[in-house]
Amino acid sequence: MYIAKDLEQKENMALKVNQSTGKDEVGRAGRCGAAIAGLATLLALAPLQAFPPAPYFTVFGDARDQFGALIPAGSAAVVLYTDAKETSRESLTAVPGADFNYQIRVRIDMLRDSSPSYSSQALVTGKVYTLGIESGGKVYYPIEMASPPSVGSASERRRINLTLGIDRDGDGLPDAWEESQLYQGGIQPGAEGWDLSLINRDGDYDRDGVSNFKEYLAGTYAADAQSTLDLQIKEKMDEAVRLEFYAIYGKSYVLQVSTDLKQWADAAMALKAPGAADAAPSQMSLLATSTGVMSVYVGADPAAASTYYRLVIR
Ligand SMILES: [Ca+2]
Ligand SMILES: [Ca+2]
Repeated sequence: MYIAKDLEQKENMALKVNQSTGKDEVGRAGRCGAAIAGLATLLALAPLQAFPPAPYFTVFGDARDQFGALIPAGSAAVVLYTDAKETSRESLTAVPGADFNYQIRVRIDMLRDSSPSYSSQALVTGKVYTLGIESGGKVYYPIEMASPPSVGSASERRRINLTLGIDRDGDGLPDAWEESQLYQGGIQPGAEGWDLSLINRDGDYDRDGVSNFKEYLAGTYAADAQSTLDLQIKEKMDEAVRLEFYAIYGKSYVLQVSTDLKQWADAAMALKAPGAADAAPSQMSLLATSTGVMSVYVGADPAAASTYYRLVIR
């Protein structure tokens, strides 16, 4: 009687452990039942102890369209597939100050003997997977998935930026963007189509010192040496400085400040002058919703002999 009661309590605990592993376990009575039986046996043999959840393997980065704009939050999801089946998905985000717009956490299978899998969503380190971007009911496979990645180790964070579009010449740049740059530079397609060999990822077609890939990221023209990122100090006030730059739709901007050109810190940006009646809270990053000159105010340190500013673009 006593033993039976003891087991019943352990079974309840096992059920709790199992429910905590993931929502997909709930409702799968057969698998769930087997898992409970397995755990209950283990618990009866060993001191009462639940397995700690393994740290996640996290894959994160920026998902961009074929012209380099960050894909807006809420309009798409990143889906992780293994063996051609969906394992997990997360909607795109736009978290102020974050340097990524998607993040997927993968449970790592602990591979313990005589225990059921931690979760049907858990994967083994080294398992090959594919990321897709689902939008409007269709799944698009980013250029980077031409070489499918594999799952890293628990607690590891790995950045994989995702780029939509076709990449026939295999240089990592979306062909549609390359064609638009050639067209803007006065090049027309020949009988064989566009000569995509003119623009490569690490090349510098307009020789302005900025690589084609960085121009793709910055939203500047890769075939126009006059088209560069331009950050200017426009106005100095007692407690603030006003800076201007040319913002491109879909790009995220972070302003950094330094007094010695060695240590840089992110600066909060305000769109209105300090003390303005309709001033909104300062932001650590700005997502451009249109293309044009953007004016920002940052706090000034009157004690500093010199202050330097730089812009980080995603
Ligand atoms: Ca290409
Ligand atoms: Ca260039």
